[in-house]
Amino acid sequence: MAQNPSAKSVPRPPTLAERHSGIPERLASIAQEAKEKLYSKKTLPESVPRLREVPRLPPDTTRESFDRAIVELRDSLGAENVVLNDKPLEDGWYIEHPNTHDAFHIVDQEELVCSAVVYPESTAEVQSIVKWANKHMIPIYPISMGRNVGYGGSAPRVPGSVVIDLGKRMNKILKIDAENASCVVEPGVSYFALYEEIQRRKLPLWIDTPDLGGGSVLGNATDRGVGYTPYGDHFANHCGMEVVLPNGELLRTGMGAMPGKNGADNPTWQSFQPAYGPYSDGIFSQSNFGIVCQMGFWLMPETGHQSYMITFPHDNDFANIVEIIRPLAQQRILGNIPQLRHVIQELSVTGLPKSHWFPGPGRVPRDVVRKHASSLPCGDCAWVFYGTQYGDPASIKTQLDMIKSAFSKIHGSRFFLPSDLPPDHYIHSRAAVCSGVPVLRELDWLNWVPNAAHLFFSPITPTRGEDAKIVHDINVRLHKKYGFDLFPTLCVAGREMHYIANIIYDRSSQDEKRRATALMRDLITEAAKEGYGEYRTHLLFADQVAGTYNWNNNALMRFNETLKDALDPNGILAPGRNGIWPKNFRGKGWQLMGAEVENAVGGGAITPKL
Ligand code: EUG
Repeated sequence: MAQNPSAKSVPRPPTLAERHSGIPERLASIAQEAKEKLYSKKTLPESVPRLREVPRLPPDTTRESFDRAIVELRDSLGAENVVLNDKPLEDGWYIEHPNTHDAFHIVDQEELVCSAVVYPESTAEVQSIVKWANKHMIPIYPISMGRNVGYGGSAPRVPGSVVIDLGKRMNKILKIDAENASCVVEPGVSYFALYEEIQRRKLPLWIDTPDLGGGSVLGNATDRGVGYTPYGDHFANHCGMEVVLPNGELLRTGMGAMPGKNGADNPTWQSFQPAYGPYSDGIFSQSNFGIVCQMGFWLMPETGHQSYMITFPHDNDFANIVEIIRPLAQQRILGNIPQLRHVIQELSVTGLPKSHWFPGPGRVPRDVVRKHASSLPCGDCAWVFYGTQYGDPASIKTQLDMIKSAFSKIHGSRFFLPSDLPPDHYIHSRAAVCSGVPVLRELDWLNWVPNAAHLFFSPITPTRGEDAKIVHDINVRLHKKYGFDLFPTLCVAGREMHYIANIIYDRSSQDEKRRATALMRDLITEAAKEGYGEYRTHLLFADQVAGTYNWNNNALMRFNETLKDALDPNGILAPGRNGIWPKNFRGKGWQLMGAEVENAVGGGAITPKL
C-alpha cells in the first residue's frame, strides 16, 4: 500500500517491555505504521490549552477539602502515585491513550474528565483508596487499562471523579496453570502481554482476544466483551474473582471463598465457577458494585484451525444467511464466534480513507461501494462471512464440506481460503484473531475520516433472519437519516447475535458529533420499540440503554439500586456507571435521557445545575 508522503514521522510507540500498555516487539513496525497513518490524517493539534478551571472538582466538593483529601492520599500512596489532571488533554491514539478523559470525546473534551489519577500497587492499596473515598465522599472510578474504546475509554461518568488506574502497577500474570489450562491476572495484563508470556513459556495454550489486542483481559471480561475462538465469551470463560467492595472489604468469589490449606489459594478456584450459594460473579460485571483486582480465566488447548471467507452477492441475502448460520452454530459445527460484515468494510479495513473511494461529502453511495468492491478480492458482493473451523485436518475438512453445502443454498455465494487471497488481505488478521493471536489491524477503520473517533451501537438480536432484518433495517434507515456510512459487524452465536454498528465521526466537527449522538439515541429508542436492547454502551448512553430494560415498572433497575445502596451506601464507586446511580445522586438531574448530550456538544455540561 502506498505510503502517504505527507506522513510526519512520529515518536515510536512504547513496547511491552517499556510499559504495561505497550506493544509486543513482533508488532513494533506495524504499530509504528498504524500510528503514522492515523497521525497523518489528524488536523487537530495534539492538545489545546485547558479553558476551564483545573483540576475539575468532584461534585459538592470545595477546593480546600479536595486539596486536603489529595494531600492525605499522597501521604498514604506516595506523591508520585497521585497525579492531578491539570495539564492539557491529549487524545493520543490506541497504544498511547489517555487516562484523563475520553479520547473519543463526544461532548467537549474537557467535560468527561477526572480530577486526578491514582496508581495503586496492590489490592491492599485499592482498599485504602476506597476507604479514603468513603471518608471524603469523593467518587472514584476504576479502570483496568482504559481501553474501553468506543464505550467511553477511561473517562469517569461523573466529572471530577478520581480515576483509579489499576493497570499501571497491578499488571502481573499471577499464575498460569498449564495442567488446568487457566490463568490468574491483574487488571493491567493486556491480551498482548498474556499471549507473549504463554509463547515465552512455550505452553500449548491459546488465549482468546478481541479484534484489538491492547485491552485488559480482566477489564474486557468484566465489561462482558467478546473474542473469536471457541472461548470467545469472555465472562463465561472466567473462573474466580478477587473483589474490593465499595466499603473497602475484600471478597473472593467462587471456590476462592473457601480458604486453601495453610493460607494458600483454594486449589479449585480456577476449576469451578459458582461454589456454593448464589452465583455472585455476575453482579460484578457491567456494574459499580466492586473493583475486580484479580480474575481467573480458562485457556484453550491449542488445536488445528482453518479460517475462510464466504461472500454473498445481494444486500437482501442477509436474512437467509442468518437462517443458515443458526443451525450450524447451534450444532456447534461453527465452533467459534464468526463475523458477518457488510462489503463496505472490505473497503474500510484497507486503511484507506473514505476520500480515496469517494471524493464527495456524506455517505459513500452503494453503487460506488459496488464499483470498488468489484476490483477487490471479494468482488461485487454485499455480505462477507469470516469463519474458522477447529480440530484435526480430517475433521476440519468434514466441517467445511457441511458449511459449504449449507451456504451454497444462497445463489452466487463464493468460498475463499486465506491462500486464495493476497498477503495484505484482512483475512490473515482474522485468522490470527480466531486462533488467539492478538493484533492491531482493526485500527485501520479509523483512517476513514480525519481525526476519527468511533462509537459502537451494540444491540443483541436472536439468530433469526426476521429479527436480524428488523434491527438491520433500523440501522440502514437511521444511518441514512443522519448521514453516516453504516459499518455493521455481526458476531454470531447459535441463539443470539451481537449486531455491532461502528459509528465513525470526525472529532473536529461539532456537527458530526451532534449527528452521531442523535443517531445513537434514535437507534437505541427505535430498537427498544421492537424489543431489541444493547449488550453494552458508551457512558453517555448508559442511562438511556438501562432505561429500556424497564419491564414491570423498572424492576431490574430497582433491584440494582437496592444492591447499590446496600453495598455502597455513600455512593462513591463509579456513580452512574451502567446507568446505576447511588441514592445520593438519584433525582438530582444526573440521568441523561433526552437531548442533554447533543446539547452539551461543543462546550455545554452534562452535569446537573446544582
Ligand atoms: C466489535 C465487537 C464487539 C464490540 C465492539 C466491537 C467488533 C468490531 C462483540 O462486541 O462490543 C469489529
